[in-house]
Amino acid sequence: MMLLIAGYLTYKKRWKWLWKEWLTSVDPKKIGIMYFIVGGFMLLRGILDALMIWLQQSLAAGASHGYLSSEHFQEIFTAHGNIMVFFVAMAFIFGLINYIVPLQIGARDLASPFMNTLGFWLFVGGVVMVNMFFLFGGQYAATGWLAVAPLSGKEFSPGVGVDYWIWSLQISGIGTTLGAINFIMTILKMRVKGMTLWKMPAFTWGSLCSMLMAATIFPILTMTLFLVFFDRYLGTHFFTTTAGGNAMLYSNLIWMWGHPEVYVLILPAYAIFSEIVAVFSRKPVANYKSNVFGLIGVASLSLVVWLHHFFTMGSSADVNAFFGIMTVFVAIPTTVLVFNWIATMYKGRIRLDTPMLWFLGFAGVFAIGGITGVLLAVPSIDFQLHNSLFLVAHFHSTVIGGVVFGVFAGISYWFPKFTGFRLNERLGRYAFWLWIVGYFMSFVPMFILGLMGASRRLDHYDASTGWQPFFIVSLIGGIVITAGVTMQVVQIIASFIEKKRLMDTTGDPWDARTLEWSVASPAPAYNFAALPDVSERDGFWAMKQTGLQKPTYEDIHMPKNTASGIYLSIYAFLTGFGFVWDIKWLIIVGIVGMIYTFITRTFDEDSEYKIAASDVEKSEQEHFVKMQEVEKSRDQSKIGPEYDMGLSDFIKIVWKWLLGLARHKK
Ligand code: HEM
Ligand SMILES: [Cu+2]
Repeated sequence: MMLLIAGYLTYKKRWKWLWKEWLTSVDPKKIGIMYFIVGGFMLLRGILDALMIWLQQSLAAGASHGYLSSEHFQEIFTAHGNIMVFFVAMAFIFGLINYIVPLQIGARDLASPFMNTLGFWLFVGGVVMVNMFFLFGGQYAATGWLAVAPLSGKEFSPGVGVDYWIWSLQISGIGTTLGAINFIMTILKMRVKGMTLWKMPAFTWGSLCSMLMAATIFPILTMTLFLVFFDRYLGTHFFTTTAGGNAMLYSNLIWMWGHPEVYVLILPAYAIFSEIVAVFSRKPVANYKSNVFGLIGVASLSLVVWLHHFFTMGSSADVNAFFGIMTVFVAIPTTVLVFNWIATMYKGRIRLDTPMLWFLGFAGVFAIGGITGVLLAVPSIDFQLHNSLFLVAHFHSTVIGGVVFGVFAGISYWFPKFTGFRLNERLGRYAFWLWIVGYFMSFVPMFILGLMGASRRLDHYDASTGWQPFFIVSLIGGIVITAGVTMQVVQIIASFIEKKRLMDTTGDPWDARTLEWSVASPAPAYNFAALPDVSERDGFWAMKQTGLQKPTYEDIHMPKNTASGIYLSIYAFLTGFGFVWDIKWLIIVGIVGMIYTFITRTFDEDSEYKIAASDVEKSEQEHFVKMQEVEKSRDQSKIGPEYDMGLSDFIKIVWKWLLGLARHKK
């Protein structure tokens, strides 16, 4: 796949364009789209891992030992967890925040555009590191996604697997911290005049809460990873109990980061739903302030519940009770949000386009995740279900129902803003139903398996347990989910084919309420030709009521592209790689390179360029004319979603194209 893309770029002589316009870009919109592309590929990889896990589990009962060695099996589930959390979920959330937040707050760029590209490229460095084992063979951590101590120590994991794990998370995690600080500064300092905190759109609030949490907890991860690294590389004993260290310390540190991390992911998703429910019910967000307090409540409480991940590790009953009760409390602000979504829909004129479908899917699946979560929060129940497949099914219900469906809802909602045309609705519906059916088929059996006593991470079990049929149903469910993802790929390709018919000529295809819809689709590089005047909460809605005014154009200053972020990330990667294989000179090259790039970038004064007012006016005018031409030339009676191509049309088109290609060759 990668080779094909590289070949195409060479053939079309597009490498320079790619480098200049995309890779070195500091435009958060382009960076957002690059996050989606990397996250999309990693989603395919993560699901492939999941299928491999299930295939093994479906085969390996009794005398059969399946097709994987237990070492390889362990590497796969570890990689699956790491990839899904760090390189899929985080990628999509950061992608959405990058594209949408600046537009929602009426800003033209970020507080520090450079920090943003650096954050993105460090994330890519982590992606490359985690894929080394996949692309080139060798080892990956066989420890589970959080590399529990003392298992992750040199004694029990002597190879390079855990080192890859350390440096992959270390490099991308530092990128996340930088990104989070940048977005906090941007939201607090770069809002357009008139947009007070209480007038910020829901998604911006969700992103602010999420980024505040990320900036709080990722430094904990960074330090924890350094401690594991010291234990392995320098022979210290922070986490080896027999030498004066404490393995319990590791569990505390890693979960102090790990639990809030899932809320870093879920808060923006909640906020996406608030936006979508409002727009698709044609009403403002109900009880806006309590909605914001709900987000803040979830964010704050989730910082003090981490110990529920190791109730069984021997803390006193009082400690367990405290953390159990705090965990149950998280349900309270969450319920506030749920009631607000219901109140928003109440008496609204609801439209069931795909973004809204994903919301309804979320409501069903996340409810299962939430209820089983409250169950697991009771320490006495957790003693029964700890590390069982019941737990695995619980957290997948929350991350799939909440984060994955939230991201899908957000992408289908904002897709016209990203590309200029909407997604094919019909194929989107198929994908939605495949995901829903696939989820139930794969995770209901897992809940049952957990209750039957199956623990997680099993590469083999006894035939007399009677588990095998459930594992097989689960695997089939996984295949259905894979069909859902394939359908989404088809949906995107089909939408590109029908681009013109699906074109969003107005910039506001859903009759929406917030500022990102007040500019053209896709948004121009400078976001706003003239900065909007915000006096009310749903800024764009208010403008539409009073009538849009003719803008007065002015010169716009924009940040220049830079490759420093890429270079810094390459040096960081080399440093990490040097530590993995203990190559001293490479470590030195990496560190010196980083310092050098950092200094040259700091003294680079030439980092802005100007777009003249007349050019802004010209480009706005050109866009307007182009859109009018599109309107004139397409069949107005056939643009509704009921005319979107179905699967058979798609297959016909692809078939014809292939035939044409074959004939051309002859
Ligand atoms: C998209 C469909 C997905 C499928 C089919 C799937 C399937 C699986 C399976 C079969 C396991 C191994 C269960 C076992 O221990 O025996 C697993 C583990 C796990 N999954 Fe997923 N998963 C999916 C999505 C996700 C997502 C979106 C996330 C996070 C955002 C995630 C995070 C994890 C984690 C953290 C583990 C535990 C790894 C470990 O034991 O160390 N998964 N998944
Ligand atoms: Cu937790």
